[in-house]
Amino acid sequence: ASEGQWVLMATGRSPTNIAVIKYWGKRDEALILPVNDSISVTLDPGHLSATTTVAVSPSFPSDRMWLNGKEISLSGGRFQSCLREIRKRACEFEDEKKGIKIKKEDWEKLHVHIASYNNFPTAAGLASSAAGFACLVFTLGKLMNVKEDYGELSSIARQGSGSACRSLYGGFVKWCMGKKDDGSDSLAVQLADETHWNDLVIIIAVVSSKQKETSSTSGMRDTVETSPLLQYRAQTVVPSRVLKMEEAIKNQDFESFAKLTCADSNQFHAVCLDTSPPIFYMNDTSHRIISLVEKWNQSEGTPQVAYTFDAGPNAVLIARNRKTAAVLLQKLLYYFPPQDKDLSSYLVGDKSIL
Ligand code: 2P0
Repeated sequence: ASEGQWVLMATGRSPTNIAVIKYWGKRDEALILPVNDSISVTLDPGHLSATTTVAVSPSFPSDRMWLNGKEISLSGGRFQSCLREIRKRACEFEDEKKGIKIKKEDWEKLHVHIASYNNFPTAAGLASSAAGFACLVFTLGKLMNVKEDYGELSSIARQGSGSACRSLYGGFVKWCMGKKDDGSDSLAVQLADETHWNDLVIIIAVVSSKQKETSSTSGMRDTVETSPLLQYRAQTVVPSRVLKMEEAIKNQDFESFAKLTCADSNQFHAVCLDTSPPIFYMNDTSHRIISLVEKWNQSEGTPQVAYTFDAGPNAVLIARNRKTAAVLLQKLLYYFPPQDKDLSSYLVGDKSIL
């Protein structure tokens, strides 16, 4: 800023979330309204998170944004929706000591600078957009003195990226698809906070950190247009699965939780395969990890580990406790010894301390 002019800043951090009942398919592309409810676990912000600093100053001539140090365009409709919705709700701000007073109507005229960093591979199926947009909306809201609750903020973050709405809360979160055409009831609710079910340990096996070939946005558009299985999934399977998953989470019933999580991941990938042309997010290594877990679970008589895969080949493995997680890690390192750049890192942790 030039001399005599002020800069007001806010910094926030948001973790990513992992869906155990998947979001795949929109009924409204512009507002990002899904065809079914989804449920996720928010990770601890330690590892897979976005950190965003937003600043306003009368000396900024335009809105600008940098992602991982590189300037990116803010012209996309999704950024513009989030900025517009937050600006609309901005409230008066005053810091008498520093002599700053921003009236409600002033926020419309002030431009923002945004700098965001991800501490994990962008667009490798590790839900970078979820953490990114959740963090952007939350931090802009703080900067602009927005008074709305997290539910309302989640419906703004949803307009940046669907899965982002679930990262506004910690713990276990449900994105309610909503019924209204304007999207005002399509928002996240917390099912249980981050202290609930602390035995669980999440291990992410990074099979590949390459950028995925089919983006989630275009992949789910193709699925909606071409997959007959999607309608069955959204209307018949997911509604009852969501109820069962809520029960499993409430009761810390790992057997149900694991069965539902694995089944839902597999059905999401089946729906991808049912798309024309088919979408393949998992690779041979992903399939081998599924076999390992399935055989292990079968031999124990009750599930020890749940697996779930998003729009990429990386495995998210949820172990019932720390002891099981240690055995899982041993098995992974034995069967998949890190050899090259693509198969070199395992991120270890649990849902509260990743
Ligand atoms: C999920 N995924 O529920 C599902 C499972 C990937 C597989 O949400 O178009 O990046 O920005 O709303 O949120 C990825 O989709 O897509 C996603 P947009 P998003 O986590």
